Amino acid sequence: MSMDRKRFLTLSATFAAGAVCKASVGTALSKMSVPEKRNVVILFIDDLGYGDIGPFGCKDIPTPHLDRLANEGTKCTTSYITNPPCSPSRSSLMMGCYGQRFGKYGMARGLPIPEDRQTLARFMKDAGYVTGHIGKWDLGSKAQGPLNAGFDETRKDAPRRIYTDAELAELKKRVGDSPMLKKYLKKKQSTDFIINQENKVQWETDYDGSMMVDFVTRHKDQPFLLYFAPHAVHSPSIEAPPELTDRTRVSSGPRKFLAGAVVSVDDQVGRLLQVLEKHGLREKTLIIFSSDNGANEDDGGSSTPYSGGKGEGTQKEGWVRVPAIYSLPGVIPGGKTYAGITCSLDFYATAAALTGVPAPKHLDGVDMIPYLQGQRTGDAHEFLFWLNNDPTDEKRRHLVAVRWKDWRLYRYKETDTWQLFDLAKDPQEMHDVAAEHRDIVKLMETEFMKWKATLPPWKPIPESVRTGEPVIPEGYGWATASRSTAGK
Ligand SMILES: [Ca+2]
Repeated sequence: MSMDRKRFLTLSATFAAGAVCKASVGTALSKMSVPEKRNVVILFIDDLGYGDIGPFGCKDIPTPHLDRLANEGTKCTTSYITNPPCSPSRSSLMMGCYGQRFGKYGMARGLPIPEDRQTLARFMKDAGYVTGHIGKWDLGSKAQGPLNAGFDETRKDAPRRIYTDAELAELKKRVGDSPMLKKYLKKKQSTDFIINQENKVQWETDYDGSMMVDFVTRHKDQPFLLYFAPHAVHSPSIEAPPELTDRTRVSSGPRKFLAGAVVSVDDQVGRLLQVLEKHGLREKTLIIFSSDNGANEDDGGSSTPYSGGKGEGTQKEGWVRVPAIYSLPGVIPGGKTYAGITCSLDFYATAAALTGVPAPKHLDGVDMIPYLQGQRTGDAHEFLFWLNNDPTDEKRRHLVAVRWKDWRLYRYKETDTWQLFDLAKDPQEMHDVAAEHRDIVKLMETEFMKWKATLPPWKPIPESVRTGEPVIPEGYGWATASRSTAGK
C-alpha cells in the first residue's frame, strides 16, 4: 500500500471516529475575532539554555526582539522537552507524542518516524496550509527528509565556507587555543558560515533568517506553517564574529561566542516580526519559540536558576527545562507568564487547534491556548515522564524521571533507587528528600509505571533504514516536494 493511500485511510479513520482535540478547540476559537486560519511559526533553537535569553532572566546577553516577543505573548516558565537531545526532541515535536511511542528511547538517529500517523507538517498540509522547513532536520530514517514528512518546501544546504590557512590562523588568534577548533575545523570547513548566492561568506543563521523572510513573503496570502530550526546556538559557536560578540556584555571565555550566537537568534526573531508586520500578518500568526534541549554548559550556556544541561549535566533539570514563548496578539495575552507544566508535545496540539480540523488521536500534547488565556488553570500536564534507556545510546544520557507539581523524581537507570527533589525550594537539586516523602515517591512511581506500560518495547534500528539519499538537497533556494513524495 502506498504511503498516501495509508495516510488517506488513517485520516478517514480519524474523522470517522469523530476525534476531537483534548482541550476545547471550540472554546479557544470562539474567543478569536477573525475566523480565518492563523499561520504558525515554530522557532526551535538548538541547545539554547533556560538562562540564556532576557525574558527568562539572562542579564549579559541583550535579546530585545525576544523581550518584545514575550511582551506580545506569554512565556512558559515550566516548559520541557520530553525526549532529549536533538534528534528525539525534534521527532517528538514533529509527531506530537512521546518518542517512546514509536520506539525512540534515546538518540536513536536513523529510527524512522512513523508513517501511519500524521506528522505536524502533514497534518497542517492536509488542513490546507503550505508548509516550510528551514535548517536542521535530524529526525527520521536517512530516507525521510522534510519533503517526505509533510513539508512542501525545505531550504537547500548552501556550501560551507572553507578557511584558508591565513584565515584559520586569524581565527585561532581571536578564540585562543580552543579544543573546539581542533575538533570541528579539522578540514578547515566552517560549521557556522556558508557561501551565499552572491559568493559571499555569510553566518548561516543569518542566511536562514533571510530564507524565513523569503518564505513569509512568498506565502503571505495563504495560511502557512514554518518550522525554523537554525544551527545556532549548537557547538561550536567559536566562529561567532565580533559583529555579534561585541553586542553582548560577555567579554571572555566560551560564553562570549555562545552569546554572539544567541544575539544572532534574536536578530532573526526581529526579522520575522518585521516581515509579518510588513504584510499585516502579525495578528494572524502564532509564534512559538523554544529550544530542543537545555543549555550547553561546555560552551558557557546557562540553566540558571536550575542546574545541569548538555554534556555532564544530563541528570539534572537544566537538561530538559527550556525557555518557551507563545505569541498570538489578540488571542494570547501579552506580557504574561504561565507557570504550569507544559512541553514541546503541546506545539502540535496547539497548532492543530488553530486549523479547526480535529487533531489526530495519537497526540500526547494539549492545546495550550485555553491555558494561556486563563480559561483553564493549573498544569497543562499533571505528570511528565522521561525514559532514556536505549542501550545503544551514550551512557551519560540515560535518564529516568517524573515531574509532578514542584517535585522531580529521578534515577539514572531503572534499577537505581529513586531520588526526589523539591524544585521550588531546591532548584539546584542539592537535597534528595525521597526518604522524607515516601508517599510522594510511591505516587509518582506508580504514575510512571502506568505510563511505561503503554509504550512499545525498545528495538534496535534495522540497518536497512540507516542509508539513503541526503535528506536536504545541496544548493541554493528551496527544494520542493514532488507529487510522489508529498502528495497533493
Ligand atoms: Ca540540541
